[in-house]
Amino acid sequence: MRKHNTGWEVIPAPPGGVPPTNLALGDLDGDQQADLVADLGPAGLWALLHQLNGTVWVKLHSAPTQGLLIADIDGDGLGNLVANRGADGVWISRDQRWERLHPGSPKHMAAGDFDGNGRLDLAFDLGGDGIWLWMNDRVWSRVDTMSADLLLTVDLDGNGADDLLLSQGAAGTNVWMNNQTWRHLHDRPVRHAVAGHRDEQ
Ligand SMILES: [Ca+2]
Ligand SMILES: [Ca+2]
Ligand SMILES: [Ca+2]
Ligand SMILES: [Ca+2]
Repeated sequence: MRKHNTGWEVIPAPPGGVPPTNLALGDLDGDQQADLVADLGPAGLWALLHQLNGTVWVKLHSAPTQGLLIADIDGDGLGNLVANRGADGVWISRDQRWERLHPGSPKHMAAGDFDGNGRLDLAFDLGGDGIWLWMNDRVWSRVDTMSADLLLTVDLDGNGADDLLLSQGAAGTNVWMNNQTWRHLHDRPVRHAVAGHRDEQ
């Protein structure tokens, strides 16, 4: 690991001795430093946290995952871990407990503040069940009946509310703008996309 202020730091070897199958980066403990969560296969789900006695691996769960994401969805300053556990559905950690958010296994998951109210929301691509948003830690709403090959959160119009970019095969590339309207961006699907400021403002 390389840090801004201290250069390279050797981190403890992950438990289990196998490469991680899924990774997520985010601030789990609210100390303003990003923490790493890794699915270490048979060894389970672990977090690499910076603690007073150094950087340590802490075991979070034993269930295998197919996708991970960290986002502070309830706004308490601590990142919530969202884990896709395949046939067991999507689970979220909060207040030291796990809650099941959905019984399905999403193809893609993303976080963003789609209505611009300051609370992060989650987007799920549930395959044949379409694209769903979990708004402000409460309400499910379906924004499309079609699945996507790529799902990306980006504030395309810079108004402070995130937009959801979807690449949808023959339907091309579409954006759900500000949790209100669809915009057809291109007739062709995109295979890769990154979010950023083109004009460096
Ligand atoms: Ca942290
Ligand atoms: Ca939180
Ligand atoms: Ca929101
Ligand atoms: Ca926007």
